[in-house]
Amino acid sequence: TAYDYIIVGAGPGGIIAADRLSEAGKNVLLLERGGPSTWETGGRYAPDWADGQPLTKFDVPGLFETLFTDSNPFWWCKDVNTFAGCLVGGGTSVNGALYWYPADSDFSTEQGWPSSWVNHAPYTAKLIDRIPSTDHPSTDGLRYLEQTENVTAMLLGYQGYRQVTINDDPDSKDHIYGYSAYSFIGGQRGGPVATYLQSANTRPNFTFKQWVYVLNVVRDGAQITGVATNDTSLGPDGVVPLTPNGRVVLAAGSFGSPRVLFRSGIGPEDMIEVVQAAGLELPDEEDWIDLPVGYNVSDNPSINLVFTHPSVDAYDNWATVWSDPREADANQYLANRSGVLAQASPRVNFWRALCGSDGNTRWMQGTVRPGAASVDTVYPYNASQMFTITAYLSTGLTSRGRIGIDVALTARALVNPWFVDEIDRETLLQGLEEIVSTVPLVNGLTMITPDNTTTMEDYVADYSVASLGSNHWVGSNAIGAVVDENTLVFGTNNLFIVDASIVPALPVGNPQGVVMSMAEQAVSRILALAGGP
Ligand code: 6FA
Ligand code: ABL
Repeated sequence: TAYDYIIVGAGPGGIIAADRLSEAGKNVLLLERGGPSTWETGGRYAPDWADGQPLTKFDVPGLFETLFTDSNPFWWCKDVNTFAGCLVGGGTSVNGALYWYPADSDFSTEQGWPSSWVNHAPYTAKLIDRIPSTDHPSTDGLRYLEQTENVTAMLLGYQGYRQVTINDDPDSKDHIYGYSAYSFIGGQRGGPVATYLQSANTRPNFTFKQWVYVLNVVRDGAQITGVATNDTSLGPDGVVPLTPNGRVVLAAGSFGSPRVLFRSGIGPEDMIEVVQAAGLELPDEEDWIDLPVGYNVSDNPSINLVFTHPSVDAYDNWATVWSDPREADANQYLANRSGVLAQASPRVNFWRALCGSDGNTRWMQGTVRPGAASVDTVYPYNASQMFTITAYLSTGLTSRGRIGIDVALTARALVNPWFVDEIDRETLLQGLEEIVSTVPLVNGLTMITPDNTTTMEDYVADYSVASLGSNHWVGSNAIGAVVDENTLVFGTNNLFIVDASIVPALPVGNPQGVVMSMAEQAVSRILALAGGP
């Protein structure tokens, strides 16, 4: 069968595109390489304590931290050498679900957006209509495990921060803190899978296939005629054709979409040559399209600080929630999706603007959660009172890296994007020093990592590169460089990209809100663009 639109990847970009294109009456095929995630999508991977209820690991917010400690983490893409979700929902099925309505600065020309994109408000409004945020995801409206919020409020209060409801004023991101806001709905994972994918699923002109890996687009010069997949039941040699004016939308993510492009003869020559050396089929060399695919990549550098405070309940660092949860909490969650387990680990977020030595403003975000992933300290400490502040450098950071593929076709950072510019490192260090400057004023508060044998400067300088990243990769197919303002890949007639890879620079908060608003705007442009089906 031929389709008007073939969408590659069922992450937030692909799902939103699929819903809006099918809503407009187009014949849409959505292809996802992975399998089910939440119960609603057919997922069944659940803890014993949730037996008999329509719940999985991906549904229950309180199981979020166990995604990183499970011995059989089938949800991570095996051919991407960092955390990337390869299942229905992509990153939104495995993420912490922190959800920030975009700030105007997130879509500014300073960030690299074409001027026609800056009015994001109507698209953000469409998004919020489908996925409202909540800073109290427990269905009883109460907040649980709040001790870290109280301690953070004291710590930051001394530094002139004020408390706000963060998504009430997305543009206010300096010296503010507030309760973490999420894309959870009804005490369960919400996001695009629970919303947009469900409405798409009701339409006869929408087809969704899981477990289909798209290898490359099939093209005749600038004209895309279909996609090649690993599933021969879909067509001869696994090729799915487009209708005559049909279009392909890549939504395979910041690592996945560049790889599909390289395998389609689109990108820098050195990457296409890797595909060639692997003996894979490619268009003739005169049809290769030279674009800076993979360049201009950013991800927030982040540093963890670990503290203890006698009031804090570290919640066993979330180590028991899968196999041996606190009984009252499990029962409460099962009864009506309320309590501690209705929320992922973060409790508080804060922001501050910092001035770098080059005169540029760089923002810093903090995320506070009970527990800690690792501790390195000379102090004796009480692990049941630990909590972590993760400090991210965000909008304004100047470092850029590069994404590509290696000989095994594994997608990876060829150049790491963190602290390429020393001023980024200096500025985050300045922010960290400020965060801890008022620790002595808070009774009972101790920073255990770094301890008093390590200066903050050395701590940052020696921080493991493997731990610096934040899973917020953007920019590998930046708008203006790889795609035009309609998200059309330069040099092609009908190939579009709608995922985090086109976002030119890091937003001020965790990116899923910006990615989804972007998808709403992108799909409305694609529908408006002449020449389509
Ligand atoms: N963002 C937030 O805003 N808040 C968070 O709390 C947050 N946490 C995390 C987090 O904890 C983790 C572990 C990760 C990995 C990401 C987090 N993010 C968070 C980032 C956020 O989830 C991502 O920015 C967002 O999901 C990016 O959306 P995209 O649409 O750009 O791409 P995805 O990677 O989500 O989806 C791509 C899909 O394509 C996947 O389902 C994949 O399986 C599929 N795919 C890839 N290659 C394919 C191929 N060749 N054929 C078919 N399907 C393919
Ligand atoms: C995000 O936006 C980040 O991408 C995640 O890395 C982060 O989760 C979530 N949000 C929640 O803040 C952290 C976990 O809390 C850690 O336990 C884990 O070690 C880390 O991700 C791995 O990158």
